[in-house]
Amino acid sequence: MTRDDTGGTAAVDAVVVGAGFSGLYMSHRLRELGLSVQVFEKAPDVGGTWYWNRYPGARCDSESHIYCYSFSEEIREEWEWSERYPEQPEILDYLRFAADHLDLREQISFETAVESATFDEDAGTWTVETDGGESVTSRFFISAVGCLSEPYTPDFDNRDAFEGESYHTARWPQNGVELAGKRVGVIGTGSTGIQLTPEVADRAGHLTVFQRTPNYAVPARNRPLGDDEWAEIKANYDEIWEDARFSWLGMPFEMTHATTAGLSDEEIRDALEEGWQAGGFRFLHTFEDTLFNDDTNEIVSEFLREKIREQVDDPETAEKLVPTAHPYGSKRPPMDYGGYYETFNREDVTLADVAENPITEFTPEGIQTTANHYDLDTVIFATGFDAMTGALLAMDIEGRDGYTLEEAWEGGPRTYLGLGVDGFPNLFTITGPQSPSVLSNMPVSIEQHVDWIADCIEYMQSEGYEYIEPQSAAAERWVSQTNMLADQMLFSEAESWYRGANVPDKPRVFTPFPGGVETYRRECERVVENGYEGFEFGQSVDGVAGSAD
Ligand code: NA7
Repeated sequence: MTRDDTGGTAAVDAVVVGAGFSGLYMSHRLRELGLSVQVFEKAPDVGGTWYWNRYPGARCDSESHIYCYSFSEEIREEWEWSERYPEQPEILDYLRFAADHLDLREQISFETAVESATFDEDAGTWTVETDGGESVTSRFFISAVGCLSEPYTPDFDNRDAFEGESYHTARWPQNGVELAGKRVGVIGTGSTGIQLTPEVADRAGHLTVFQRTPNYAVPARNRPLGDDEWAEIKANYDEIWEDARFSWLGMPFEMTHATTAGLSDEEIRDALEEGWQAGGFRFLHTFEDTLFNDDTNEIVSEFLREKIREQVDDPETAEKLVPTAHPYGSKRPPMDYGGYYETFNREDVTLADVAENPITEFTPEGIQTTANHYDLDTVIFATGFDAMTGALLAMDIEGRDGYTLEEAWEGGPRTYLGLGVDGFPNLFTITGPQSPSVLSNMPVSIEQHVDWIADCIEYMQSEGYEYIEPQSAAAERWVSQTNMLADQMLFSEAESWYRGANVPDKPRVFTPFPGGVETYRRECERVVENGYEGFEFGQSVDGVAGSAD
């Protein structure tokens, strides 16, 4: 590839940012189309999320046989997952295997972060600059940065005064962290904190969990996958994947019941027990209206509250662990892999309720709350991410007329189908805001987006188009539709990262598309069938300029 910042001719056809699930598959598809591709990846290896999140207990909440690529028969034939839910090291190995199998490494620049991408209207190209001082021009600029890639650490007073060690779970050291005998504090009880807590309790001398909002964790019911089970999965692979593609969450599970209405207490209890035994996201498939109907949701939430009380010996601790302020599912439902609630029965584990007694500051020796000082050797921030938009906005992206993505999204993200942004020609955002993304099993949504983008570029090649851009009216409509659907659901009843509520000053907008994977896929297909309705194509940049419909 020639490095070129002179404008005029693009040095490569496409720059792809990120070498996780989406960046790897995107670069593979583009290369198959005969395009030259440059991938930039911040990490020293492939893996994306699964490169960075290597804290003890890190595991995917989607079942392994659907948390992978479906497009390559060879990859699926050669790879076997060892457990029902894949653990981080195994997923990372899988992505390394896929990158090698598809021979993708050569087009990736590792340890290289994209700092800016600027659209040059005269040349009709993107100029992409990296932290290594490289500058490359490209026709297409494709973000594969993931939805949960920009770690968020709250700005506690005197955070830097702490003299012990501190780590964010999403930047866990390669060689692990020695926790034996240490007094460890974990801040955060989201999916990550819940996976991490039992593991840290097993290793540390003493663990204090700083909980602001209690959560509803459902047992995942992890177990090894046997040969028979694998044979069964492989025999039905195509059908399983087709079901996943046309499902609610990108998972091939049937809803057990439409609603609780009309069922006896015993029937409801049996259904919930069945879901509880099935575990993981299968529990969420017990009643179809759990996220729509207050009555059903309250029944499900109360069932889970009772389950928490049953697992915790001390009634006072149990009540602190019982969520009452938000309905089940209005925040991302976490999974329990190792007796999360029972961890609080241990003598060497303390629950610090920082909703009741907030953290006031860090001190050289630990954490001060309004009630106590906690002496600590190590603090672990399981405090989540600047989700959905953080990693995109961390790059300075400038579209037409010097208009930046930050300006365009001042009031919250605004895309058409989560695939493109008006004012930013030839920019594609894989699993971008207003697509199902985090409300789905990611590989299913990633494959759909990558295929859609690659097919679109192929269409452009065949029609002689150089540029594509969403119409602003189409983006406007799509954002309203996403918001309208979210308003009909129970998501507004929680301060969640789905709505940007975890990061101070972030616009409070519901960001993923909540209408389900099937509905979304059909809409994307409809758009294509109608000649890419809502998009403008052109042979020159001006051909798509001012794309009002
Ligand atoms: P989450 O779900 O954002 O959880 C972050 C946790 O950190 C959550 O319990 C927060 O409490 C807590 N938090 C954040 N800021 C503070 C402050 N200032 N004080 C105390 N506690 C705080 O992130 P995860 O990494 O667990 O999960 C993210 C996704 O990654 C997950 O859903 C999967 O999709 C993969 P809060 O609830 O805001 O009161």
